[in-house]
Order: sequence, then C-alpha cells, then structure tokens
Amino acid sequence: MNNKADSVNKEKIYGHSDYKLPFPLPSCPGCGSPLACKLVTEVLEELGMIRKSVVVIGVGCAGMGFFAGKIDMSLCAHGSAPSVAKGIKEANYDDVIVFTIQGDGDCAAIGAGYLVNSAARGDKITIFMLNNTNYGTTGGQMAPTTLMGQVTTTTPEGRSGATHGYPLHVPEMLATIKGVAYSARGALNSFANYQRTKKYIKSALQKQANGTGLGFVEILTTCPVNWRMEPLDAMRFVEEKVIAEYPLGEFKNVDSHD
Ligand SMILES: Cc1ncc(C[n+]2csc(CCOP(=O)(O)OP(=O)(O)O)c2C)c(N)n1
Ligand code: SF4
Repeated sequence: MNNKADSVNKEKIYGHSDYKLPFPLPSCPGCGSPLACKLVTEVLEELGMIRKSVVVIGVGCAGMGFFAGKIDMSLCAHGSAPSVAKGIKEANYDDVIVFTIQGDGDCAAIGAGYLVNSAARGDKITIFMLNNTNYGTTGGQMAPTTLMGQVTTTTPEGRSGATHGYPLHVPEMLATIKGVAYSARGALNSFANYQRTKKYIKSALQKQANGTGLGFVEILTTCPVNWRMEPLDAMRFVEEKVIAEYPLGEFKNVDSHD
C-alpha cells in the first residue's frame, strides 16, 4: 500500500478527536488503557454527547487516558466510581451523561459491592471496566480476572483454582441482575474487535440516554509491562489466551425491565 493510501486508512480507523489534548500520557508504551479511553471519547463525540458528559475515574492506570482529555471529570476513592457517578447523575437530573472508567481490580474486587448495588438499583449510568487481568498500577498483583495459570507478582507459580479461586466473568454476572439494561465484552486487539467494541460502547451509552438502566462494557486491554511482554506479543496474548477465557459479545440488551 502506498503511503498516501495508508495514511487515509489510518485516519478512517483511528480518527482525530477534538477532545484529546496533545500531551504525553503517563501510561507505559503499548498499554491498552489509553486506546480504550480514546475509543470512548470517539463514541461520545459521534453521539454528540461529549460536552454534557462527566467521567468518573477509578483509582489505577485505566482512566489515565482521560487526564489528557477536554472533558469534565471526577476522581474518587478506590472502587466507589459507580456511587459517585450516581450522585452526579442525580444532582444533574437527566441532562448529563455520566460514565466510569475503572480497572478490573477497582471495579470487580475493591469496588465489587459498589458495582453490584449500582446494578441492583438500575443506576442510569454507564460503567466501562478495563480488564488487563491484573492490578496494573501497583505492580501486577493477581486480580479476580487473572487467568488460570497466569503468573503475577502474587501468583509466582501461576494462578491455581484451589489456592486463588477462579476468574470472574463480570458482564455475564451483571446480565442476571434486573436493573442492568446492557452488558457486553469487547476487545481492542484487532480492527474488527475495535469496531465491534465501539458498537457496544454506543449501545451502553444509549441505554443511559434513553433512561433504561445501567449499561456495562468490559474492554479487554493489554498491560505489556506487568505481563513481561513486548506490546505486539501482548496483543497476541489477548487474542490467544484472554479471549479464550473471556468471550466477546453482548450478554444483555433490553429496553425495559418488564
Ligand atoms: C482502598 C485502597 N486499596 C488499595 C489501593 C492501592 N491501589 C491503587 S491502584 C491499585 C490497583 C488498581 O488495579 P486495577 O483496578 O486493576 O487498575 P489498573 O491499574 O490495572 O488499570 C491498588 C490496589 C488504594 N489506593 N486504595
Ligand atoms: S502498568 Fe500496565 S496498565 Fe499500567 S500503564 Fe503500564 S502497561 Fe498500562
């Protein structure tokens, strides 16, 4: 492919956002989290929602992509993002789009109670959980989402079911809760998956705009530094190992709770 055609293609795939600031992010090279934040930003722009959106950023690497964004934001105590988002939503009635960006540890371990009760209440917010199968920020400890046999700093011999328990499938679990209107899992390891995930993000945000209930999207991301891999190998690891444990797709998509 010639250079001109190549750059036209890249433009189509990745686009340019008016809401991303051109300064370097604090993330490690090859980290998947900023890509997820960029994709959410892209969707908000396409839906015309970005100027009335507030992002609630959990504790960890996951939300760092938004630090370079021109979007209203709130930080919060570890795990509490769904409750803080609910508070912002209530205070602004229906005029605001509120969503969280959380790591898998923040959302499904430390914040599991907040998450489940937000789902049970049917909070009209959107939750994006970035699953990189570990606690990235603090050096790569085991999270509930760590794969069987995966080596982390707290599972040096690999995760074993008998000792450490089994991987948690969050969107499947949330799909069983009545207050949840939408639940899906996407990945960013290929163009096709990127586009599919974009649709999931759109659908989850639309449930909030329609006032239906909680929208949840898990996004599989890479953490090359803690996985001790080159960025491209990390992408292959998602394709071959992570998706094998965490299948992609929609698990719930309803327009009412009846
Ligand atoms: C109550 C509390 N416990 C633990 C910590 C330390 N801590 C900060 S970030 C983090 C891990 C976050 O991991 P995850 O949510 O998976 O996000 P990632 O960094 O991988 O994106 C932990 C344990 C903290 N700040 N507060
Ligand atoms: S530690 Fe992992 S999740 Fe955190 S910025 Fe680095 S690559 Fe990304």
